[in-house]
Amino acid sequence: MINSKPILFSAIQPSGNLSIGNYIGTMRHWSSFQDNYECLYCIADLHSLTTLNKNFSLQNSVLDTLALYLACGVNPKKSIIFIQSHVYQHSQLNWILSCFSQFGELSRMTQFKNKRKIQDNYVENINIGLLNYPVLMSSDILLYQTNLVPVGQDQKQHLELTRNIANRFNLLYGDIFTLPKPLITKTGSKIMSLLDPTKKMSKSDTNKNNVIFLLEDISSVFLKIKNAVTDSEMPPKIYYDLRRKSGISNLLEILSAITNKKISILEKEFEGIMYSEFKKIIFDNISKFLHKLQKSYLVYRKDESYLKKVAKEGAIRARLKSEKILKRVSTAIGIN
Ligand code: AQP
Repeated sequence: MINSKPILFSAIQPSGNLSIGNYIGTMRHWSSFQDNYECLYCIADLHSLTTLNKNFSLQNSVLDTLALYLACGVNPKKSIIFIQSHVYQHSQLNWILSCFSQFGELSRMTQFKNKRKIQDNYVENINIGLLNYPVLMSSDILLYQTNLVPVGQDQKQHLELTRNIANRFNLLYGDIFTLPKPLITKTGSKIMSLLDPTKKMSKSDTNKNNVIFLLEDISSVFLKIKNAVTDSEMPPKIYYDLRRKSGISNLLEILSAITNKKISILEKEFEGIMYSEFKKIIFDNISKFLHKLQKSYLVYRKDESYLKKVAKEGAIRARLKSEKILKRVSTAIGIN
């Protein structure tokens, strides 16, 4: 029987401990997507080479990430879970699509501009992988004729680029690639740093107090929430206003995502309470959420042979699918 469900692709780079931003922006929806879409969940280890630190064990991080995917409810019987480097087709298409991408458009990507500042603003020292990152991301997506990509606001620009690259290729060689669309949720699509709520929460942030990590010790979260930036409105009021109350709005978004309660309902619940009390409620809910997630994670993480089996089977299924489109691309450009 032909599978007519739309194809959904999502990936996270195992470049460090995953953050609550990664979870809220994408992973929290993954389990329910499995009923409506044909899902591919990828661990983008090749992407994390762009910011690789020699003291960091990528191999461990890949397994941590895989165990977290399973703990979030991704089911290998329903979805394809795989590690990017195990499917060589990604690198092959990456090279081909690099030849259909322009230096100008890549150098204008916001993420590239931000990361080059962190890595080294001196142009000679910036690795080409960082510039090429969105082309590899385009390859990941286009290899599976993906219809939908759940992303946080930060990745929307990369998805637009993917559509542009696919369009450019299709115009020359016919309708080879499906044009993917972003799936962005109304709330939680951009969780901000705790100490600087104008900046995205990122797992690689050098100031760890900005970030809540999914695998961190719950006791350290207490201080992070306690120190999270709020505002000086008098008397203190809890409501959503991104411009004037970015810190409170960010905490409301986090709470809304992990409790599944609408922000408007939370605002009513918190009428008249002090910020300290509000933060205590946030902490109680985050610790409950992390406790449950970490418990499930540990069960999977202890069983490395099961994790490796899931990755191996996922790679076989992903290779079968991606090989088809890579063949069509290769034939179209004459390298087959
Ligand atoms: N703060 C965030 N709010 C909402 N969504 C987020 N995502 C990441 N941070 C937030 C979403 O998570 C998915 C996978 O992200 P990624 O790790 O592959 O790349 P990233 O966007 O660069 O995430 P980080 O945490 O900022 O990683 P580093 O620090 O390694 O660069 C994406 O869908 C993203 O939108």
